[in-house]
Amino acid sequence: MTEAVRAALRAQRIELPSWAFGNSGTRFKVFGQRGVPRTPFEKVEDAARVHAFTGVAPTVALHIPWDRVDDYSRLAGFAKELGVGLGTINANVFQDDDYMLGSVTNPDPVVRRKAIDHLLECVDIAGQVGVRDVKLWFSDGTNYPGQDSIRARQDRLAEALQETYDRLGDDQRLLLEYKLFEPAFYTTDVPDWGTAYAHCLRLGPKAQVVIDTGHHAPGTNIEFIVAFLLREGKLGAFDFNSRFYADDDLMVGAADPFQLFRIMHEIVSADALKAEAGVAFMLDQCHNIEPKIPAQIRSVMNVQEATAKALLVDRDALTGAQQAGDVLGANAVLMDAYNTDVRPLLADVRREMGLDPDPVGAYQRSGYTEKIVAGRVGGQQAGWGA
Ligand code: PSV
Ligand code: MN
Repeated sequence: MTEAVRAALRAQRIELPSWAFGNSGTRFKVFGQRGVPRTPFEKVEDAARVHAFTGVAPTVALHIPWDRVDDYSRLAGFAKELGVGLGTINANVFQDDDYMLGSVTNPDPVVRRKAIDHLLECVDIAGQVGVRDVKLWFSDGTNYPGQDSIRARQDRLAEALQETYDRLGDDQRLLLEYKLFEPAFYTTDVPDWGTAYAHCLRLGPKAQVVIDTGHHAPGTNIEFIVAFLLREGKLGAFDFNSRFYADDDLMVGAADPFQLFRIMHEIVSADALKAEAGVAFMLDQCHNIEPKIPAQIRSVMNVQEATAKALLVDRDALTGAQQAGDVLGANAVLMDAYNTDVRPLLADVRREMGLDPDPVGAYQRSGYTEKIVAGRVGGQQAGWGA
């Protein structure tokens, strides 16, 4: 049992978002931090540090156009030299002036064409660097009742998704992310997992749903969604983060570590932790006030801790109690695992992997922060929207 748990923890993979290393903030203020990357290459350098100290974060997702470069193969080669690789390509059809009334669901066909062309560009970039996943999130929606036809917008969305889907290579996937609201306040065109699931079902096997943990109404039972989509073979990926109120994009496991455990319990129960299961575990976070690289390391560790606890659930005892209708017994099995201190286990796993058992401490002692603060002077710091 323990060796199986250790092996699963060693094999776990968590993808980092390039944008987590750039400056971010709220609509009130972006506080710049010293040493922040100025180019996608510098973001990859920082991501490579997170992998160096955790050993389980070997890929970095890009966001286009924030991470647009002339030569993606060169960026991929650079990443490889640093021991990491490029990951999911995220499309961005939410920041151009033309998209005020929507991107792929905009009433204007010229704007829709422009948005679809960007989605196709993202599929092509992914193809160039051999990346499997293209992730789509649409800010599209309306602010006022009557502003546009809810139904016509679904038709336009379906058309755009179909054209993008048709462009995918054999080994590529379209990952569709939903979000309850924001920036649209009345209707959102992909507001929930049901809408995303229905579109993906129509598209076919290469279309799957992304669960961003911050994109639900308060109190939503996310692990139910996880269990349902896994059962249907339609869970493509997570965007992990945590939230207290809305889409806060705080460090995963910071607001509700028990929820993260419950999610990972569904993953482990469905044997979906292994890479072959096809679920991508990504972070999608913004570090507005905390230093970014250690915050990413901490986030990876939080996912590892929730995973370790989920792996420790005594599944035979759980099934036995469930089948016997033993409500308290079944709940106790789960809580025993959740209440286990898995930090010593993870420290051991890190030693086995040749890593320092204390990744945050090791990073802080490494001198990397001092190096980037001294070296990254001048130029334009990367930030949300650049
Ligand atoms: C939208 O809120 C989102 O979660 C999508 O994944 C975007 O691509 C990402 O945030 C980046 O800001
Ligand atoms: Mn997201």
